[in-house]
Amino acid sequence: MEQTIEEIYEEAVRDIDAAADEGRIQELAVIYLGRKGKVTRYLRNISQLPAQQRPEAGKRANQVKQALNQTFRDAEERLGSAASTDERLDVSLPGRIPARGRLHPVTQINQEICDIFVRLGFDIAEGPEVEKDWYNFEALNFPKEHPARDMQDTFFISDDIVLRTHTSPLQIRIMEKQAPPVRVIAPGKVYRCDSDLTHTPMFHQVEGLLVDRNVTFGNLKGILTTFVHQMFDEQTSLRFRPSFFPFTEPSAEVDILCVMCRGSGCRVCSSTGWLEVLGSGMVHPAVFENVGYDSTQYTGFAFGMGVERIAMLKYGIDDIRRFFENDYRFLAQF
Ligand code: 2NM
Repeated sequence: MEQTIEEIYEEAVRDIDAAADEGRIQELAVIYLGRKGKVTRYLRNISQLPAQQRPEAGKRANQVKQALNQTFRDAEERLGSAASTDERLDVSLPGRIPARGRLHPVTQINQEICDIFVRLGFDIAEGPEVEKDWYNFEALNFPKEHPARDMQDTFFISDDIVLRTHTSPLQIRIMEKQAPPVRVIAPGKVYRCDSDLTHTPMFHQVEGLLVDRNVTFGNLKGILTTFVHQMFDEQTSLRFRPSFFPFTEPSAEVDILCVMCRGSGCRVCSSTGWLEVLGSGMVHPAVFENVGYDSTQYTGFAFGMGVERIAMLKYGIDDIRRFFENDYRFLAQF
């Protein structure tokens, strides 16, 4: 025999290491392990060795054959996965499932709020986002020098035209057109020149209005208590805290017991134990006079809330800007 099995083995390992692609590996497999390959021929020639050398030589040659088989497999994997991944397409793999669209969390909460009031008998109305001063301020009993009219809060289109700062102008439009009884909510975008952790220049509001004979503050409390219990939890504690709005008298803000600390005081509720969820009140007689309603015959209550604010309280979100960044990882949680 011209080459020992150890020489064949060393030469084969050197050749495999130097191989540049899968084709070369296949060639080498033929050269060493093929029908007329070096290892195969060596094994066939063992019968010509002296009898006492044959068992040892046969055992060693078979070890080399096994070792080379493994070396070829490793080399194939190394070169195959680096060079031609497209040939390794696994047609039995399941297809990629396309991401499904979903409603934005603000849209979801807006719908939840509207659904609750629709079940309580309210109609839904929508109106313009660019408004006349009359509808946004004057008819709502805002005095000319009121701070909310200031450049700081209001986006002015012109002297007389503004981006609405609340959806109440729509309530005025409805009362101008329609005689009592009125039972309507106005969802939509509103604009205020303000931006921080809890304010964005555009946000969403739902405002409600109910006008009829003999409507009382008790009716307001009943409707808004039902709303809070349906929106948050049937067990939620709430309070009506005296407040001020130009368009309502008396006015009250509705607080819920802090969802974080349950009333003991924490950072979220500024140590008050309460979180403000909405504003409300009995419609001011001056507003009724402005739309031609007889304020001796009719009374009514109104309320307004920020949709983002409700969503933040419900989901424990501390920065309103998350809603408008469109980070899919944030949005996909709702
Ligand atoms: C609020 C709070 C209190 C309100 C008043 C009216 C209208 F048109 F009837 F005068 N609409 N909405 C109102 C009342 C809104 O938001 C915090």
